[in-house]
Amino acid sequence: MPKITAARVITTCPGRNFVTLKIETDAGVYGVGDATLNGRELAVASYLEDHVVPCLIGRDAHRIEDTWQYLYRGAYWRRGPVTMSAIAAVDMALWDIKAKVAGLPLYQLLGGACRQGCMVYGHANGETIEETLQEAERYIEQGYRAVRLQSGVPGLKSTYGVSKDKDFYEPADADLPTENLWSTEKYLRSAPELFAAARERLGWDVHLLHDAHHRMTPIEAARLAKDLEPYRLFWLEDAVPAENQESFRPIRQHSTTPLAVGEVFNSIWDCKQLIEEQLIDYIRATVLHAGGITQMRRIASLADLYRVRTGCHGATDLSPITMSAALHFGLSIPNFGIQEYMRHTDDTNTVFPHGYRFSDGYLRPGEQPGLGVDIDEDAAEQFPYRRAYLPVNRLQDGSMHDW
Ligand code: GCO
Ligand code: MG
Repeated sequence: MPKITAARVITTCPGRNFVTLKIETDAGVYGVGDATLNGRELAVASYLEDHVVPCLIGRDAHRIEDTWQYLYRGAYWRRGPVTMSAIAAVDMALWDIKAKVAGLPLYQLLGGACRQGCMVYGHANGETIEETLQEAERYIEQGYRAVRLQSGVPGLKSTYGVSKDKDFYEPADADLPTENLWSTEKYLRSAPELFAAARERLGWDVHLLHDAHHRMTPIEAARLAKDLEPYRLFWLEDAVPAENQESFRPIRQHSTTPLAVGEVFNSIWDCKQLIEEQLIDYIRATVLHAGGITQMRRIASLADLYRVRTGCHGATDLSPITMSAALHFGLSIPNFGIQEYMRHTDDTNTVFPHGYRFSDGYLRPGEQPGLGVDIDEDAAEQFPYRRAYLPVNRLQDGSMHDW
């Protein structure tokens, strides 16, 4: 059995910050895991270095479930994004090792492929509806079957999801948080106009998605979901914050627009009521922030009982290691729905060489043994950590709002 001999945390910033855990074994095989928590990266690096790595040395690398339980129950302090991202990094690295030792791509160990590839959605955004639709057309020409549309809100200087760089959207844009202004009233007027124009221009064959980024109250969200109904969205994401899972009830009562939530979830308990009461259609928890492949399999199994499908978070702040893990996972589960795919920069792809490829609207993880992704440590060293924050958001009277 491969014994863990060393584990190291590597922090690098090839355009944005990433934290990676590399676990080495006496079998000459190593594994990699992503531990990136946007804007709070060093907290996870310390959690791993100071509190997790010492417990890993000497353990049997093949005992993945036992190690998961050891780190989850053993810490006494359960859940939370820092803890669960750290556990996820260990979990990904151990699955990588197990699959490399077996000489198989990870999805084979997870039960084999259930589909030919993972359908992904890209991000089309622009200051105006016209600009957003041109971007959407660019995605459709490249073969995308699903596109998320975000557009500037008239009367607001900046809007969530509308980027300066069209190819690489990076919201963590400053060494202290940028301040944005928000008005839900204005947004509720403009969002349906975007989708009306989109259906007229793009037709009905492409899946359209939208992210409301936790900014509405339940009744505002119900209004928007109802207004968007005629445009048959694939999903409306993060309509309300989900600390209070019952908040989704009023939205459900008023509309048939499919709902997605979960990119900030870190445990199966965050999803439980939403899934069991069938308040959502897609669960967006990720391998990285929700405790690794081990816990994501449990979440997906619970969701499958209620015909809820997955739609894992895949923004640029999740490294190519998470994307690889998500693709092996997505390929192997029966209730995969869609995978978010925000492209990484060339520098990021150099630091994290990977085997997954896009074609025809799908991403496929490739056939290399393990996760099929690596970290080039020499390249990583060229890009030292740089503090970067996500923006904050205020209403027009100056009060803090959800970003
Ligand atoms: C998405 C997200 C992201 C997040 C970001 C936070 O749907 O992709 O909402 O853009 O804001 O990942 O770290
Ligand atoms: Mg989102």
